[in-house]
Amino acid sequence: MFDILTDSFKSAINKIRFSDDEKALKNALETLKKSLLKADVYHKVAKDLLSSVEIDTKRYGIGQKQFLRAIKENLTKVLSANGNQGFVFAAKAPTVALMMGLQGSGKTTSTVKLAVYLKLRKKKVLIAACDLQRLAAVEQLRQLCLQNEIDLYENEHEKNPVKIAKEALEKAKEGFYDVLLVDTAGRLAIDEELMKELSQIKAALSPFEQFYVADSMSGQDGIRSAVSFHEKIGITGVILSKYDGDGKGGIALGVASQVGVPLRFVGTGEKAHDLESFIPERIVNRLMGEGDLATLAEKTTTVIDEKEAKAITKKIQKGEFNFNDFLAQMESIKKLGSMKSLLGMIPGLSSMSAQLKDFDFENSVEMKRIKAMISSMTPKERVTPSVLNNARKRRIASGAGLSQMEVNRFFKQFENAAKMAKKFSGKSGMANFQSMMQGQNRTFPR
Ligand SMILES: Nc1nc2c(ncn2[C@@H]2O[C@H](COP(=O)(O)OP(=O)(O)O)[C@@H](O)[C@H]2O)c(=O)[nH]1
Ligand SMILES: [Mg+2]
Repeated sequence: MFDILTDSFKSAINKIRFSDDEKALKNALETLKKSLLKADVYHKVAKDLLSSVEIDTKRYGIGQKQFLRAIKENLTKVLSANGNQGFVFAAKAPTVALMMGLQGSGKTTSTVKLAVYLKLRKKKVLIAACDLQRLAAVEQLRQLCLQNEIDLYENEHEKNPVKIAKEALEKAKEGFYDVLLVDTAGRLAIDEELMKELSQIKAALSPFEQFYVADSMSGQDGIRSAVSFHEKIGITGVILSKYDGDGKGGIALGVASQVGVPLRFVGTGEKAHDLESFIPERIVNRLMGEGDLATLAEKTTTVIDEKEAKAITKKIQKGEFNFNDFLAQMESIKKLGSMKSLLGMIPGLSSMSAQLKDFDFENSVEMKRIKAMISSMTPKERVTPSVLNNARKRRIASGAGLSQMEVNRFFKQFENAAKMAKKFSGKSGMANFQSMMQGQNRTFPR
């Protein structure tokens, strides 16, 4: 759900891959800025985040690891606000949560989702039907509660939502419920009457939580109305609904700093189970990619010599990648440890690591054959693969004790790998690295 943001961070981090000067940092920050704005992060939030990241990276000493650390720490800060995280229970049951928001924002759906979320955690939950504005509102809630086996308090004969709220609280106490969720009416825009009704319900129940449900698709408008609900009634947390929609995800980054209360839950679909708690530390780890980019950066920068990596990138770009480079790359990869653990750390490539589960790169027959073939080549052949004609290939085959078909296949694969590498080398270091991996994987299918 955070794909776009995750990609932004990755591309920014790549900018600083093999450099440690201010120019590389400026570059990385510029990339980060562009991608944050593209992901719809509020401009002021992006600006503040970038300046803290810059200050901290400089303080830590410019480098990829330091940059990553600065992003992680400052993102966590941006996502955190004073207040609860996840669902928090009052000291004395029932924990009463008021659900507020504009019409169509997803209040009713989110109420049921929260109930399901809590029920899965073995809590006894009651929902109060206090939206009497729309004719079908109670019926919608009735259906949803029925489908998900959630207890509902409603009163068809009562026209006053404040009274229903009070009755529901009584029932929740008598029935020893852990949580009472109060679904309320919304309007198309904030109005006096709506605010008055909510204030009265609030006064009657003294809710422990006041959740504001904002539609992600409404973007900054949604945030603005959250701010005004916070000013007029007070909210303790935001639930962002429809996060699975067209939005680019950036809106989640601004909630805490713009509204001043934590983002607590994110709705990710129409179904009752599509709700995720939003815990800043956990989200930051996900934003930085499912795989562990930090660990990967550590491994690659320590093992692949930076100068060597730069030289190889240049060669690949010029189409001069030869068998000596190929051998050197294989040695580097060997030093990196098992291929599969490495692939598992690259987001997007982790599925490949499963395929390679039983593949022992270093001791593979394929690897041994390739080494035998390369050692049967003359120095000139290694540096200039283009001189390899059929006669030479035949000589190499017999030198390596392989059939000519096997040798031909290897050369084809080498050519493809070099082509692939060239194709991707225009992009950043990480892309080079990934394409190199893909090339390797193609070269040694098993
Ligand atoms: N895709 C998607 N649809 C949602 C989500 N939350 C709510 N909806 C849909 O948005 C519409 C309005 O939701 P509803 O809960 O009735 O809004 P309310 O007027 O605030 O109570 C319904 O069609 C819901 O199915 C969500 O997280 N993802
Ligand atoms: Mg509703």
